[in-house]
Amino acid sequence: MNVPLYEKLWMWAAGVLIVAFLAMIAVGVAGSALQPPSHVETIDPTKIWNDPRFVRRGVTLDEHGATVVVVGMMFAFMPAEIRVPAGRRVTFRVTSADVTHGFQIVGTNGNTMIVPGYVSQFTTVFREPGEYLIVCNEYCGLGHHLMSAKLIVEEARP
Ligand SMILES: [Cu+2]
Repeated sequence: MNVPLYEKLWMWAAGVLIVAFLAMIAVGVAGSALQPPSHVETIDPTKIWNDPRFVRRGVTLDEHGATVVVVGMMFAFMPAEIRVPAGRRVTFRVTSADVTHGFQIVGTNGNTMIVPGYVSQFTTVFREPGEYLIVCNEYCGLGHHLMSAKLIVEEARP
């Protein structure tokens, strides 16, 4: 098959771009530890308050670390104050009661989009004890700038 030179060049250029885009995703996942917004677990956003997965919000400690269940809504996170142990695995399970919100733990790699209808889940470890700000980083309405919560990472007790 005879492929003209220009066509060959363009095919190579397109191939290089595809590899570059895949590499960007790989760097984001492995290097920057960015989390995908959801693991495709669905939920009826109108029935969150009665859903057994979200009835008990807040922190549950276990032998591996902690699970934190949070609901985001216009314009607050429930609960607004979260206490987790340092140096342990902390799994966040977050959903939205209304529109799309963000859930970013400033200064850490904890960051996910909260999409109504889905449960966003990610696991991270906080090495440094201290107070962290959690903000909504998706514009969600007039009170968007008020939407925040506090994460307190406590020195793990032996
Ligand atoms: Cu919001």
